[in-house]
Amino acid sequence: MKLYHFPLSGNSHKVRLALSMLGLPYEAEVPSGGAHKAPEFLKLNPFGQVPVLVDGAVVVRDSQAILAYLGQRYGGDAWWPREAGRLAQVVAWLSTAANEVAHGPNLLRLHHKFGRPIDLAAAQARTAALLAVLEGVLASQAWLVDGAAPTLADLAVYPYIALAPEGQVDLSPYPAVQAWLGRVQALPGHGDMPGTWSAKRAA
Ligand SMILES: N[C@@H](CCC(=O)N[C@@H](CS)C(=O)NCC(=O)O)C(=O)O
Repeated sequence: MKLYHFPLSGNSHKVRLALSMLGLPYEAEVPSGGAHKAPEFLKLNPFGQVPVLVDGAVVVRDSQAILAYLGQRYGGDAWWPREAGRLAQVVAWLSTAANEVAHGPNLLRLHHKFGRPIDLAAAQARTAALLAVLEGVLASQAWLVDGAAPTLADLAVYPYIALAPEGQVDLSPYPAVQAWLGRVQALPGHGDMPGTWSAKRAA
């Protein structure tokens, strides 16, 4: 398998984590110097964005879609439940990753770390609302989809919550969220990404 990614991309980090935790070897390539907008790359992803996964003849763009592909093809029932009700719960969190997370903490980080102009107040409000929901859910269960083990839902939501301090978001009012970040960071196969809130450093 080949993963096109950027080292500082949280969407890429979801996929790096999933590949690592599922024990799947892969070759990584960083499209540098604007190569992600060049015709060759646009054949893989017409949006000109990473991550993109190539697995033989299968090309998958979008981090949520890649998690779904990996889960269905290589994940066990724990990571990607086959039972319809539980699968729907996982997909609901993938949708949260593409919506509330992408338009909340992800945008705040793009603004504060990379200088992108955004509607700051709107992104801050979305982030506060999202963190309140996560805190409520994680106060009574260890993982986003209730059960004894993590699912790909946790990996979809994790990166931009762990990276939220780079968007000037204080995670200290959210102890259940911090404990969950620590649980994700303690999973076998977890690999660090620069800029993430760290349970070890916080301890
Ligand atoms: N919905 C996509 C968003 C991908 C995305 O925003 N990728 C960013 C890096 S995190 C990118 O490639 N940005 C470069 C660009 O848009 O030119 C996903 O979840 O993979």
